[in-house]
Amino acid sequence: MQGDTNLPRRSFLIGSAGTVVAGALSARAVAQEKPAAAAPSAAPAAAAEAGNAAKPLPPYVAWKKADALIVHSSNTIETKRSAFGTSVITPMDELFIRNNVAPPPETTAGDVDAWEVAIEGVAKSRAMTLKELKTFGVETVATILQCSGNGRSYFKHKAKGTPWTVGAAGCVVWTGVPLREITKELGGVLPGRQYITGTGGEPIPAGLDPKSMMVERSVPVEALDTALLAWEANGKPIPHAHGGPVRLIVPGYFGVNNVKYIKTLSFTEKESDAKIQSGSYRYAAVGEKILVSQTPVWKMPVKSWVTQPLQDAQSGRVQIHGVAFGGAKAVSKVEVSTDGGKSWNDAHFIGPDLGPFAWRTFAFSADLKPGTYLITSRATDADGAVQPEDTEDNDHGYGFNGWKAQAVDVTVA
Ligand SMILES: Nc1nc2c(c(=O)[nH]1)N[C@H]1C(S)=C(S)[C@@H](COP(=O)(O)O)O[C@H]1N2
Ligand SMILES: [Mo]
Repeated sequence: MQGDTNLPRRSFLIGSAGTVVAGALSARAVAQEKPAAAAPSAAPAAAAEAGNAAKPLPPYVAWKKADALIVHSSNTIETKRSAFGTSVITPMDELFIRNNVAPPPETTAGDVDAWEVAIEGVAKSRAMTLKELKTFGVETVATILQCSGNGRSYFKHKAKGTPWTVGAAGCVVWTGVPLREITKELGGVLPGRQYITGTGGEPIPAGLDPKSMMVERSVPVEALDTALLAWEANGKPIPHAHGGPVRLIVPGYFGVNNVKYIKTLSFTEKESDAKIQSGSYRYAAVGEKILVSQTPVWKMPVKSWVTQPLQDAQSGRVQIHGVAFGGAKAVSKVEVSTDGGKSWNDAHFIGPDLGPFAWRTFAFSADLKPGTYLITSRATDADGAVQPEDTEDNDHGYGFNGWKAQAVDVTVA
C-alpha cells in the first residue's frame, strides 16, 4: 500500500556492503550536524524542549520566535511540538531551519527582482531575472516542508545527524511561477531529460571540492507538473534564511529537494553527481555506505503526530490535536489512540483543506479520567496507505513516520 512513495523497503536495504560514511557533505557541515547526544529518551520531545531551551537563536534568524524553537545548532533549528497549534499554516517565525552549508550573503531588498536563475536543458536555455520569471505565470500552493531527517531521534539504531523529533517540518503557502510555464516559454524540455536539477547559490570556499559541498538536488521530471520557482512564503517575500529571493518548491518531496537561493534550474539526463545527491540522502541499510543504487529521499510518506496535550491535562473532556498529511498525496483519515495504539478512534479534521500537499489539523474529543495515557495518532493517505507503527531503520535515519515512538505520555489529574 505504499504506492509510489519512496519509503525504505526491506528490498532496498539488503545487499549493499560497505562502511559507514558520516554526513557525506563537508567536514564542516558534518561537524555542525553532530548531535550533542541522540539518546533514545522515553520522551524525546520533552527532553529536547527542556535541554536545548537555553541555546539562543543565531543572528541570521534573530527575527524568529525563540520560545517556539529548539536550537540544535546555528544551522539546525526545530519547531517545538507545542508550537504547531491548530491553524494549518506554520508562521515563518516558527518554521524550522536546516542549512547544509553556510548561506550566501543576503540579497538586499531592492535587488531581489534582479536575482538571476539560469534555466538549462530546455530548447532556448538562458539565464533570466526573477522580474522576467514573474511575467510567465503565477500560482500558489500550500506544501509541507519536512526535512527527511525529521523524527531521526525515534530510530532505534541512534542514527548520526541532528536528533530531530517532530519539528523539522511546517506547512507553508508558496507563491511562484510554475516550472511548466517556464519550460513552455523556453521551447520545451529537451528530449531525454529525466530529472529536474536545482543548484543552490551558496558560495563554495576556495580550495574545497565544489561537488562535496554544493547543494544540488535532482528529482524526477514528473515533478514538473506541480513544482514552482517561488518568491513568496505565507504572503511575504521568502526570508533569506528560507531561500529567498527564489526557491525551488517541489510539492510532496522531502525538504532537501526544495533548493533555496536557486541559481540554476536544469533539466538533466542524469541525477546530479554532487555528494548531497549521490552520497547522501538515500535509504541505506544500517552500517552501510550510501550508494547511487539506493532510493533517494524524494516523495514523503503518510505521517501525523499529536501536538496537544503533551504532558498534562485536566480530567474530563480533553481536546487532542495534531497534524496529519499524506505526503505526496492527500490525507484521507486520521485516528487517535489514548492507550498506546491498542485501540483507535476516528479524529476529525478541523482546519481548512489547502490541497493535497498541505497538512490538515485534526482533533479528537476524549473523556479522560485521572490517570496516565499514552497518546498518539495514525494517518491514512488517499490511496489507503496507513502510517506504520514503526519505520524500518536506515543508516542516516531518514523518512521516519512511525506512530509508536512519537506517542506522548500524558498525566490526567
Ligand atoms: N540551497 C540550499 N537549499 C536547501 C538546503 C541548503 O542547505 N541549501 N537545505 C535543504 C534541507 S536538508 C532542508 S530540510 C530544507 C530546509 O528548509 P528551511 O531551512 O527553509 O526550513 O532546505 C533544503 N534546501
Ligand atoms: Mo533536510
